[in-house]
Amino acid sequence: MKKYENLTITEDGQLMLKKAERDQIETVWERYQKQLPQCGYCEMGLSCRICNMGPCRVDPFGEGPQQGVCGADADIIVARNIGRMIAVGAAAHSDHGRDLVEVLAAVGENKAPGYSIKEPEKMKALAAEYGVECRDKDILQIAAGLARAMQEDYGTRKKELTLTKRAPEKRQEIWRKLGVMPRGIDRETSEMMHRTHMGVDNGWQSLLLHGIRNALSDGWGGSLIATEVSDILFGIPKPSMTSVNTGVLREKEVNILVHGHNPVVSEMILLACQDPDMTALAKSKGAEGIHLSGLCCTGNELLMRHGVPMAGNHLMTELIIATGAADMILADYQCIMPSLGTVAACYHTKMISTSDKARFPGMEHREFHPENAADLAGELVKEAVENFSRRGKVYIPVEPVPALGGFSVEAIVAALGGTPAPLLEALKEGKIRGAAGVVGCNNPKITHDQGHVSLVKKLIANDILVVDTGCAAVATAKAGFKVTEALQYAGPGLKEICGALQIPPVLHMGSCVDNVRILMLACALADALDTDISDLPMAGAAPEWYSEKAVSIGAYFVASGVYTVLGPMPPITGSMNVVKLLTEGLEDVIGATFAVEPDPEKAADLICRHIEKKRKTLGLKHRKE
Ligand code: SF4
Ligand code: MSK
Repeated sequence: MKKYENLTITEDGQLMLKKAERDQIETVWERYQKQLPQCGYCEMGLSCRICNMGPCRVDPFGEGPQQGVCGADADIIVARNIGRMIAVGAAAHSDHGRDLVEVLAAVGENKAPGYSIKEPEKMKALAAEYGVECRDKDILQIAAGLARAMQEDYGTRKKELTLTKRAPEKRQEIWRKLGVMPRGIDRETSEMMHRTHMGVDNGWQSLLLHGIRNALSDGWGGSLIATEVSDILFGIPKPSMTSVNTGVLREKEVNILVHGHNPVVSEMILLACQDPDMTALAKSKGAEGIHLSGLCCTGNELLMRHGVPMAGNHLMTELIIATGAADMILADYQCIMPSLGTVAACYHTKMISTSDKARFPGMEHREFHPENAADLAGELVKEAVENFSRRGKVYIPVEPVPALGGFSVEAIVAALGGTPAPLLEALKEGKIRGAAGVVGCNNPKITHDQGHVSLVKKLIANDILVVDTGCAAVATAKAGFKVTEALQYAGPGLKEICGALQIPPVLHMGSCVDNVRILMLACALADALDTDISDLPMAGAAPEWYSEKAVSIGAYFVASGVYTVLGPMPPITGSMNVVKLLTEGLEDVIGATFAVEPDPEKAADLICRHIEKKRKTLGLKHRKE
């Protein structure tokens, strides 16, 4: 197994890599090796293909050209490139949010059979925030009104997005003073694309400031709407036990997996899997039942709300197919490798794409809309059952690991007894030193899951409560950190507090859009202490990030006042001006910065140091260096 230890720390990953090699399946790690050495100009952000006078590149050693054909220098090119990464990430999250708002609108018009309002009280509270009149209106009318009001946040002439009012007053003032208060969700992304056209914004500082505004339109706009509307439609997550890793697949049952990010399709698939007629059909085909599990963030959405088991995170998706046990995988969008159809062709797995905006080679396209979702889900589950008899030999190499999921802010407050007071008390007493949000992806540049697991292990040992999302949350669940038994790894204070509350030291807060739940938790703490988010003993980390969405998340975390440590270096080292602004200069204007540290142990040290610094400023007991 030595051969695979550098690729992944997970046992199922290593065993499945061996199997994939036997089956002659090419994986993401092999394709990464074939790309090496990757382009140095691109790694530094110094190449530009924005217009057709290019492509251009700037020589980092000062010997070759220092400007593109248009005259753009290293600072401009790097700032434009990172600005466009933020725009893509913000667009992805916000468009996901838009899809949910459209379902909410369809529910309001009674045109979405199978969907309903699961949280009317939360919906009414949101309606009040949006100024939607609820008096004398029924639930469906309120849903339609709220959907319309949220759609306004996307594209109309507003001065400030509605939900930015949830931020501490001091934070809102910083955004206004700096001119980065987001005005419209689509507007900020559109403006970033405009600014980065050749011959528009050539101020690297103003480009980066707009990057902040664009990212805020994601964190306090599109992503926040996505999470809130998902809760309204599918329920506010509550803690429930689940299990994780390849071992969740069942040898004798029909295995259906959902992959991507949006819960709109997967919720309907879950309902169809629970239909007794489907179970009977599966039994008539020789299976013992139907088993649904998740991949990546669509999986996280179902795990959070229903305790649906999680088969794997980003880098595991090809290997899950290689078990030969996946009868059908339904993909919506984001983080779905285009290679999956090719891998599936070597097995019996039926691959289905479901979104009008995401097609993949080797997948059958069956488009979901609110009107047809319930019926189509039934049809597809039936087809998955039919596919069970086509299975060849199955290899499920490990036993699943138990995990507790479902920690929405509401659930955390409930676990604390209905008020954040006990957490604040523990923070003040120093039993819990602070909190860290560990988020983001896997990336073949980093040994799979090692960044997440090593970082989190050190943080909890230092009495730092960890909340996590996305593929990071799956990594730590697989490592066994999401059960109370993991308190053995926690420092004495964290162990005492979490032990009394009967919660693990690492709390699963959801999918990628659910990073906003971490922001909302930060707001609640800041409000309780009557301070700003940037004053809290709190930090963020993305130890294995790969996605443009992670760039937007990182930027809105920092812009919200959360010091954030990245693992892989973003493509900015071609401009020391940009590097300095993001890692130092932002402190003065926004009260937080980025740091980059690929070594997770050292990243943990940076976070501990930051938390102690903030404790000292707040006048709390702090540890010396
Ligand atoms: Fe080259 Fe300027 Fe065009 Fe970029 S925008 S490709 S630097 S000419
Ligand atoms: S799925 S964005 S690889 S966390 Fe959200 Fe995982 Fe990153 Fe995709």
